[in-house]
Amino acid sequence: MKPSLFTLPICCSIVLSLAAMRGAHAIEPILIDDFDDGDDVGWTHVDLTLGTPWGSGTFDATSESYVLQSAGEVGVGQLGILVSTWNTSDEPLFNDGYLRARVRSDTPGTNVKLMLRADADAPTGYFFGTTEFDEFSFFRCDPECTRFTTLPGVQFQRGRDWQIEAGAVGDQLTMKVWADGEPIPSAPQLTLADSTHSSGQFGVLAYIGGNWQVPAQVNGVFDDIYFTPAFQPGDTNGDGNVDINDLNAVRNNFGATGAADGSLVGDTVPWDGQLNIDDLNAVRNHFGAGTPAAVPEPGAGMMAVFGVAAAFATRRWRQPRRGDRE
Ligand SMILES: [Ca+2]
Ligand SMILES: [Ca+2]
Ligand SMILES: [Ca+2]
Repeated sequence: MKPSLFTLPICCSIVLSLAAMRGAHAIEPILIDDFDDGDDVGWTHVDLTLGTPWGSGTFDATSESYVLQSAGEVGVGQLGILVSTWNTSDEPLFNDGYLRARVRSDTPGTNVKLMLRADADAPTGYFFGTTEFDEFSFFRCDPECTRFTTLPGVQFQRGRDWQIEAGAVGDQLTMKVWADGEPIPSAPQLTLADSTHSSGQFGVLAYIGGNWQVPAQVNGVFDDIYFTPAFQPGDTNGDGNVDINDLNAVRNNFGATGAADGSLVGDTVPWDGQLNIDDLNAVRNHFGAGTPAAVPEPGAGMMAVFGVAAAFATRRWRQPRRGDRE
């Protein structure tokens, strides 16, 4: 991450368009980490305070919240940046959806943000959170960083818990913020369209940027981090359920190819225009998600179908391919 990129001009506002963001069927949020076990196993640190007088940083979950903190005060015009990414967040499941966390900062000057579709080392991606001037804003790095917009009418208060929900579904980005314990806004305060980044990791970020004019220690606190996928893995027809209809769609069209836009019958998220073992595994691994259609005789018959298709798939796909995961 190039520190100079964090001194940002406010550059441009963007055309906002509201789109239907979620399907009709609710998908359960996935608890990523509530840190109640007192550790941050599963997270990777990117400590850009290393080698500075105000480093190294600490990534400490022993309080059962996740505290990102610099060792000392960041000097005026200097940078203190601490990032932590969730290790498996580059899986396709996490390309489209909503990342939510409770955030707090007790220290004036600290920015606390969530990032989506990000590469923390580049840096690239979408960043949603607070500014050093106690606003909420959204910006994009590719890798040059551009602040798109500041949320109107919402003032961040230090020493208080806030909730941020950052969304990226297709080219639709959203941001919803509210003080913890207050009613959740019915609609995001920010929606915009941007297609620069379609995949990457998610994570949390606390930093003091070059715009802050008082020496201060980086101090950001995160807790109760959830991700809600926009699309149900294994759902081939968009009804929110993974059931016999999805299995049949994969079975009946196995080996077919087509457009990588979800129009190929049986193709599962992430749509790749190929009906192969990935689709079968997606259905198998998520079978029963949602409210499945009634199945006359599941069990042995269904497992036989899986077995036949899996054997077929094994013959066709002997080589592991990029993107295959357990
Ligand atoms: Ca906790
Ligand atoms: Ca389905
Ligand atoms: Ca596929």
